[in-house]
Amino acid sequence: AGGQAVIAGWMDKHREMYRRATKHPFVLSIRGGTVDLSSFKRWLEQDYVFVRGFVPFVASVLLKASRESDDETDMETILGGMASLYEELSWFRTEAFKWGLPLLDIIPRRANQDYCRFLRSLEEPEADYTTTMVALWAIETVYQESFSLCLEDGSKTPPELMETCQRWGNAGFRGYCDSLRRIAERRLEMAQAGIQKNAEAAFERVLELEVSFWDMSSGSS
Ligand code: HMH
Repeated sequence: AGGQAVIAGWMDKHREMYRRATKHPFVLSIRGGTVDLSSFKRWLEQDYVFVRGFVPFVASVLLKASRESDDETDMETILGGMASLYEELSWFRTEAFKWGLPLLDIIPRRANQDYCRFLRSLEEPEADYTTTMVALWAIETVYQESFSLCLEDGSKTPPELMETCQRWGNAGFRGYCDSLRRIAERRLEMAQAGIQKNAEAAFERVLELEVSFWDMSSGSS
């Protein structure tokens, strides 16, 4: 116990899918400065809808932490994440205004609907805390890794997209993802094999859904 063995094992086993989720052509086009702005706008609109669906999911993880966690500090970690989401929704509205997007009556596209449906399935009381923590960690980490790529030395991210990349690529968000990983790892190490299997399936599903979400944003679906 105390290691990072379970998640590290998955990262190795699923590294190809992980790479597809975190180094998607859409993200690489931001980093390379060649991003199609209509794709970026589509991503912004769709992600606003996603985040609105993500908030109740995070609330459900908070509820499970308060009832089931063996460590009372989990609650503060998740609550901190929720507080950032409050601010994030208003950031989306400001950012969309800048781009001339009203953010009203946005129709969620297929990949977004699939993702939100998956989140709702994890909100059920039957979904165990460990699996939902793994999903939360994976969801946040894909964005953290993706957008931090766009901030690395040598990246040609357009100045008007820097704020977006910093939102998920900054060190504070990185620290939050690390905290989520520690919670997920601790829970996995005390979990029964069946729960570990469920959690691994949720991890794989998040990676697939993230790839589809980027595909949707860049216009190929
Ligand atoms: C699709 N995945 C998607 N949107 C987000 N905002 C995040 C992850 C992370 O917060």
